[in-house]
Amino acid sequence: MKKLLTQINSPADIKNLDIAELNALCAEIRELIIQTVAQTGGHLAPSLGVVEMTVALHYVYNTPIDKIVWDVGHQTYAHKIITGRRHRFHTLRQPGGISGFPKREESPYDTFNVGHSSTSISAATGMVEAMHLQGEANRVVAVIGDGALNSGIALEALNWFGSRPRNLNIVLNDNEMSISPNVGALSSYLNRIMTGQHTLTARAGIKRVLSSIPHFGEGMVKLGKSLEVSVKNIVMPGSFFEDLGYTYVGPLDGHRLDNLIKNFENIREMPGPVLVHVITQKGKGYKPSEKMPHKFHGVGAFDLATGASKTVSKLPSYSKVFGDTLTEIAREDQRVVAITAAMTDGTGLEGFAREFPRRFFDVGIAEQHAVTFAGALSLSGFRPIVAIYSSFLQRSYDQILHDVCLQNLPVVFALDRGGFVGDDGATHHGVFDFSYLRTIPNIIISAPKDGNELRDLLYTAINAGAPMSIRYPRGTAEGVTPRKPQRLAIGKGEVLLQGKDLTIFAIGATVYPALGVAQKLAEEGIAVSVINCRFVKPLDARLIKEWAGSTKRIITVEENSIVGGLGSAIAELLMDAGITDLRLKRLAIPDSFHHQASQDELKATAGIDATAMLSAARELLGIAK
Ligand SMILES: Cc1ncc(C[n+]2csc(CCOP(=O)(O)OP(=O)(O)O)c2C)c(N)n1
Repeated sequence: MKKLLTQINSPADIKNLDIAELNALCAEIRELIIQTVAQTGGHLAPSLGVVEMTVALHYVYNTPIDKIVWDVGHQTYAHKIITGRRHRFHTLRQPGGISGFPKREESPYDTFNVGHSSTSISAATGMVEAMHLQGEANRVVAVIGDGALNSGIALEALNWFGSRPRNLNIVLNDNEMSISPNVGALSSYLNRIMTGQHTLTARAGIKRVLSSIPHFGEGMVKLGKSLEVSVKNIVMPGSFFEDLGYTYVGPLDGHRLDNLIKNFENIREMPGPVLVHVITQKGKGYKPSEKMPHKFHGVGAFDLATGASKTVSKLPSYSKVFGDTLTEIAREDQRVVAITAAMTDGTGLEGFAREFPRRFFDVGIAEQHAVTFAGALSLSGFRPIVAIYSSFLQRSYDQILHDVCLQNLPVVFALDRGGFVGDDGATHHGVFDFSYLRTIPNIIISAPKDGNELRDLLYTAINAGAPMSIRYPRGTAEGVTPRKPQRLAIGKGEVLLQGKDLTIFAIGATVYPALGVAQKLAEEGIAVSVINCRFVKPLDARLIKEWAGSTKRIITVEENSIVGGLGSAIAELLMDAGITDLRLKRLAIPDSFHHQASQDELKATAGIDATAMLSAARELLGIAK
């Protein structure tokens, strides 16, 4: 059969296809997604689950004039393929290629940039109100997953808009999964709707029986109305949403195109806010991802035949070192409890969760709640470890400040994915945490240079008696030896090399490259000191003043924004101490957003890798390259 997909260059091209052709098109889209992601890596399972829904939405709605607003945006591969990016789809997540998430700069069909969860309803309401103010009558559709719906911002928008007299279509993509199985009462509620569809008929039945009773009937229907109110919550699917002001439609089978199209056509014309509940299977159409949707939520390159990952490393990931160490410490320290915001596997906590189910809390995609909850747990003597990716913790700024640091509560923030993350791009790089945490009083901010130091810092943090953050990068950890974690002195740096000509103050992932640079310069007869700062706050003021004052040429290097991180802190310290007769070069990530590329490429472009350190050193020393 002739390939249909080759003829699809925009959503207009699908509107003339019949249902059989649309189904065939969905199969071709799935094949392209699977083959491409096997090469590039990416969010396979979420995208495979919504192929029919995506085709149906573009078939019915007049995009891009009608706007589809995606949530997280990790499920938009089919959307990208049918909105003119089929030819470039092989560049998915590659440097200069198309993004793994919706991006307005990339296409007029991408209506709102996204990557973090739970923004779609809020963003969609903004578009609806703007259209209203401008006298336009086009439609806005917010697509949101059952996991994303748990989050504060999603519920805030849902609540607010339920009382607005405007049109909005919300498509709830319910696959019962966040990355792992979804948690929380809302999730159980959705599950009850799914499994209790027969109750709809029960409600209709009650009415029919009551009205058929002669004389009595009419009154009874009235009585039945109030009866209905009370039974409604038991038998009516979607009554929660109805009570919030939404017309609830569903649950619909998310893989039945004909049915989806018919329903979307009706819904598009309905007045007011409407919520359509669509049931999908995460990972549909590829056996390995159907079997293990959580493993295929986000994957690296894999073998098509078996689904096995192509990236194998002998070294453990930082996430694993963190999770294993926490489990080890928790065996002896009953105070330790762990909290994740829907990222058990990503943060390396699966072992802890298995061994200590009572001391493990997955709060769903609710980073704000995770932090305040941790603060309160600590009041009773527990030592909560909140494991959240650096970029997602941005959500919890006020909770860190107001609910933890203001009360000086002993909460440990384990910030995974600190630094560049690579192909997920700008929304996911964790390059601001030193800066955003440093302004908050009481918090101790640290980053390990390797696996052992992560173990030591974690042990130190659990016993610190104050809020403390530890940030570590995506990827593998060198230097993990079988020894007990040790307590480190808070706010003390580590002198790794002593040299009189220049000092490099490094932290975290920049420490080993700094040592490499020092060794290279040593071969040229230049003596470089390398200080592992370990802490951004409190700084080791004595050590910094001593080495900066004696070598007079200093480089600071960090995988964090140039604004407000380690370099800023050291510059401020020296300036305030009146030590100004020196030359300082701050190597840090430029003050802009950085897109997808490999972590090494990003570090090179940002000017924080060994090459950049070497040329900064040569410049300070006044020697030719
Ligand atoms: C603020 C924030 N926290 C965590 C994540 C990581 N994350 C990406 S997708 C996802 C699960 C989303 O579940 P759901 O909305 O049900 O969509 P599905 O993947 O099941 O299609 C999570 C936790 C994120 N992107 N943003």
